[in-house]
Amino acid sequence: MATPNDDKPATTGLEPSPADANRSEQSAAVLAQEPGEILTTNQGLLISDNQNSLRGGARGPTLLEDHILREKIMHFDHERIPERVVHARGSGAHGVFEVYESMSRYTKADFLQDPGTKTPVFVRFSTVVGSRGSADTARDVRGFAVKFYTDEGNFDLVGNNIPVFFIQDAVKFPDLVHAIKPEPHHEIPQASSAHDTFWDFISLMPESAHMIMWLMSDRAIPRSYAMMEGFGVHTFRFINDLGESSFVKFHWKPVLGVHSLVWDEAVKLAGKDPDFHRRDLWESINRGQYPEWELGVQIVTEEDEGQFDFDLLDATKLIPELMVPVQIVGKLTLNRNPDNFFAETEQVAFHPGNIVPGIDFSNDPLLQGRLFSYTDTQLSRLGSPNFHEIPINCPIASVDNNQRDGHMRQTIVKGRVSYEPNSLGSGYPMQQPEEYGGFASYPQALEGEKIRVRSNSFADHFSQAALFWRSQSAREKDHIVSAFCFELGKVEVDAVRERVVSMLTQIDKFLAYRVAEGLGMAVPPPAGGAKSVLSDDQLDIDPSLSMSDTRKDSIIGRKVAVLIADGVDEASIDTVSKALAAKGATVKLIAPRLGEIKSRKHEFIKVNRSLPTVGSVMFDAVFIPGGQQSSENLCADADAVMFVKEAYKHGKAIAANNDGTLLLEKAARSAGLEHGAFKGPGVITSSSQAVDDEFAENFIAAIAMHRFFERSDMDAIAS
Ligand code: HDE
Repeated sequence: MATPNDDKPATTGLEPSPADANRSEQSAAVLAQEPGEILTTNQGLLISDNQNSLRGGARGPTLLEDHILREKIMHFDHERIPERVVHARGSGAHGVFEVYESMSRYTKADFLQDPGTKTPVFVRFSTVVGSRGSADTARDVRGFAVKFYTDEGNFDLVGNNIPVFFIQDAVKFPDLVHAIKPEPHHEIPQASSAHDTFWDFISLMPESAHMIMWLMSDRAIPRSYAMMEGFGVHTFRFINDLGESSFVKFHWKPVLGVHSLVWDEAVKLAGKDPDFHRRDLWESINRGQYPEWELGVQIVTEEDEGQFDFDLLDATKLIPELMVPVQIVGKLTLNRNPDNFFAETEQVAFHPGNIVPGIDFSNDPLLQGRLFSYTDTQLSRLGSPNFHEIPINCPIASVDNNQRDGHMRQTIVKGRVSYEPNSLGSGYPMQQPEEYGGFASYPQALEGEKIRVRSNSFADHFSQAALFWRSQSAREKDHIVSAFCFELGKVEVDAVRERVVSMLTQIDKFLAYRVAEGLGMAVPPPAGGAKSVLSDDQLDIDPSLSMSDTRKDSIIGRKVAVLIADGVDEASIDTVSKALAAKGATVKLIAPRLGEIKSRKHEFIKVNRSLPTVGSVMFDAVFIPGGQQSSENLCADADAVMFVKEAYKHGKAIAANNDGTLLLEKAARSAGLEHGAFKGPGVITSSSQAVDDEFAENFIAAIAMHRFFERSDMDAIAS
């Protein structure tokens, strides 16, 4: 809401303040005031002058008496709270979850019973390593944390976009995080795993082999939050009404398919638009293109727990989808942006321990450690044990217990009773037996000694890393090799590099050879200390581990740049833009300068962004309409040439008609390509002055393909 002070000019302090000058109008406004229209202190006092502090004379000292100034500055001084120790940079949205059909066979969780139930959710996506101000596109795991506000209390599914984790036991988490965060002596590098301490740790922790394969893949540089998968990672339990338990792994499958950036784009985006992912999320919700994921579950019965050659309790392993298919059971839709980043996205407090009847934990030692960490961390981050009272964390279920007081307590509980059992309060609030919905832990039989030991069933660190590698397409493998070469190339200590490459030999000899070659070193022998208990009964590949066969028939949420300059032919802009918009893409007209350009027919076209403020990396595709003068202008503009060259190198769909194709030739020449113009897969051209529907359809089909890695000459292009 606009306030009366929105456009107030600054004053020197010597002239009467606008408040003084307008005193009579102000009093009229006060009389007619609506909540939110008049500035007040935190005590509700109406403020008459927000421009000048209280002084002893117009040029005299500021008086300590100025309670309004002191309150304002005190609040400002304390605006920052500690950022999350991991997952500091994030972005969130509200939404709703609906189950497709009753899951009562497996779980009694109320929100999974009835397809009509709409459960409100808040989701926060994040990177792990970087600080709050770091870039969205850093190579990193993405957090995918979902808070379901169910009528039985909050259920938090605090997962990642990678289905496995670096370590098997929570006791190693502080070591992992210390190793991957900036090195403590100089706080370098920010938001990056490409440094000695991380790889030193990894090289000594063979259990991380599977996870680093994912981290070095393009999964770690998603195109958009709406185009990445989510995973609960750990094995959880479902418990049904009969008290029967089964094991469950949770999956989020993006409706738009799984798509990633390429590394060169991710690096450039970190400078051109460090907010790339959060902007994408915000804008798509504002446009009404609500991001959607389907909830999937892999269910394993108690009897089948032992049928795998890995342990379900080991978070460095996944259950291959070829072994246990993912059943799709519901849909998550994000449909509302937060009103206030701090109040909601920053203050939201997730906790894997927030579960509801029908869902329970497994004995995964990583999960068990997390159960302690999350409440503890909120205490230091949010400053009070009452963080559950912050609106974003409040359950919709009624909260009634005998917890009292503490910093910033909001609830005013009436009466004299704050203990149980009691008779003075008629016994309330009292326990609820399990049969009436009270939570009871699954009564799993336990036996054994109290020991610090890792089960032998956790010992195979390489079979699934190898399965992941074998399941990748040729281009995905190339990207993994390049990522290792980049990351290890930044490592300064030779021995660390050698240990990592030696570890890779246990995943795949050719992978190790290619990385060693890229690093200019010989392939070291497999490390003596690292256990390699390869399973005999391996799948050859699991297609679900690759992104190459993901959905490729939608352009919803795709961004398309139309490069124009004075003299452009407007007819084709209109045809293509309308066709793209009808299929859910956003179109931006990009010209050498802002303002308006004059078309071939002397009509004025408003420019959305100027070339110096954008880059091809901010778009999924580019269209160059015809118009001789426009093409000549663009061919003479280094930014425009670079734009097209880079889009081609990154495998993006490119369309051009009539004289627009001149820019394809210019860009190809500047890229040093002998054949004289960009062509081949994903490049759509037409010599017609006015393009037809078929041209637009071909362009749309090409954009939906996401990338054309089969362009044989793209790697030769420097950008
Ligand atoms: Fe977390 N993790 N984590 N983690 N984690 C936090 O909690 C921790 C782990 C995950 O958007 C912290 O509120 C330990 C696995 C997400 O607010 C902290 C261990 C997975 C988020 C913490 C793990 C995750 C966090 C930091 C090993 C994937 C962001 C701030 C035992 C299944 C949630 C906070 C958000 C955040 C501890 C391992 C996911 C310190 C001790 C495995 C998505 O409590």
